[in-house]
Amino acid sequence: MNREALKKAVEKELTRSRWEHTLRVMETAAALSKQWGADPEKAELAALLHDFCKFWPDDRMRSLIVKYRLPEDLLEHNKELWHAPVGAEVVREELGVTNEEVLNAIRYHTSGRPHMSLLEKVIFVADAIEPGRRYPGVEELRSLARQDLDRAVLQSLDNTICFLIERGQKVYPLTLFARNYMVEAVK
Ligand code: DGI
Ligand code: FE
Ligand code: FE
Ligand code: FE
Repeated sequence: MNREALKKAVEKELTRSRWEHTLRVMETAAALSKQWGADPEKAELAALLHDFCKFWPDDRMRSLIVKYRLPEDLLEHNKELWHAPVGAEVVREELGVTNEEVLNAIRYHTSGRPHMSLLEKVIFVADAIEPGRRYPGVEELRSLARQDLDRAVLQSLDNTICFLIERGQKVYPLTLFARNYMVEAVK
């Protein structure tokens, strides 16, 4: 599928506001790639596809977690996590995207993971700072992303973990491992 066909396929899956979010993540990911030396083509493609399954029904995603033998611990954690690993499998199967770096950037864009690649970090941070995002700390994160990408990844993980704890929610272990890894990485 060419880029225009992919864009149409993604737009069809999303609400208007989520599609606009996706376009802003693409622009932000392209800018971060230029600054930090990631491949801008791969970054734009991963950004375009990152929320492909965002609005799929829980039952459908639950079945796909089992079908594709994705980590079953996902089922015991927040459903918000599911669209990322499920999305990576679905864009491979349905849209024919085969690049593993791109698929990993989609797969880990919500949870993060230890040893994230540069491309994964770019997508993770672009999603958190695209210009439509409004939440406490987003301005600090935007300026951090221009100074130090690794510190921005850590800060975003800290923000999310604190947010979840304040709401009495579980934190997915991979997010904690990602955070602990980045604490060492920025030393
Ligand atoms: O899909 P988006 O809204 O663009 O952004 P996302 O995929 O990064 O995040 C979806 C939400 O998932 C995020 O606001 C926080 C929530 N969430 C729930 N449990 C966890 C979690 N995020 C992480 N990183 N780890 C969790 O355990
Ligand atoms: Fe997402
Ligand atoms: Fe995110
Ligand atoms: Fe997103």
